[in-house]
Amino acid sequence: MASPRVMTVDILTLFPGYFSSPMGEGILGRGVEDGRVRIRIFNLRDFAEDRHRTVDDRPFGGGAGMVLKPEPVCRALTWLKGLPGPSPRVILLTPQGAPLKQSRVKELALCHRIILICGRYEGIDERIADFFCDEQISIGDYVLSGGEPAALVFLDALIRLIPEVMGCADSGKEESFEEGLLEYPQYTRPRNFKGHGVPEILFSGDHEKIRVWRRRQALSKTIKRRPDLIEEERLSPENRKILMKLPKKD
Ligand code: 6GU
Repeated sequence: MASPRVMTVDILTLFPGYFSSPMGEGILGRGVEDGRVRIRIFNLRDFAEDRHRTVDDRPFGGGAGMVLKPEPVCRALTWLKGLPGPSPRVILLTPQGAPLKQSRVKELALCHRIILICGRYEGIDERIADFFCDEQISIGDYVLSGGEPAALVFLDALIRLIPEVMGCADSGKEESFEEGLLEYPQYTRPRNFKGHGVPEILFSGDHEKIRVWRRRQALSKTIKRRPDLIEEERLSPENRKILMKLPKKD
């Protein structure tokens, strides 16, 4: 049993209210409630320096939209880093970031403290990204109006990997995504649903046969839908063997 640990996630945002409802529900809510994760929300505007609490400005060189000024972000980071506790990993959420992968989420789940900066789609002064962040993350190839939904997506993926937060101790390991594959199909009652049955093998009681069948399903689904996920050299010997025996087309 891993020793319980608390992860602190500080979120810097212009829309603090965005997080209140999701943080009370599901795995986020549970993680917060049982004290595995501490989430603190900070309003970027509180770190503005003028009496109008200005956080954005027009882009140098012209163009549409506004750009997040560097000073409030930097002030917030300095202040947050000065708080007691482990030193934080600073992550900027931006469509220009590295696409988020389960493998990276796994690594980041080992951090004790993370600061998430929610950017805006018009952009944030590049010097913040260049000199004041440890890394930049994107959650996919589409543009959101702000980093807030991305922060929630990232948090969900992260928190479910802190073992003590999961309902079932090992429910995270079973997933084929852990091995870089899509999940095998799942079925539950009724056995006949509107004329559609369930694969017979699942009633065989032969756990080894079922395990191999699931593996084969996960592999063939991945080949068909997400061949980009399959890195031959990363496949386990068992998966490679199953893969070679799969029919070329089905
Ligand atoms: Cl992290 N932010 C924004 N604004 N758009 C995104 C994104 C992040 N990831 C994908 N699209």
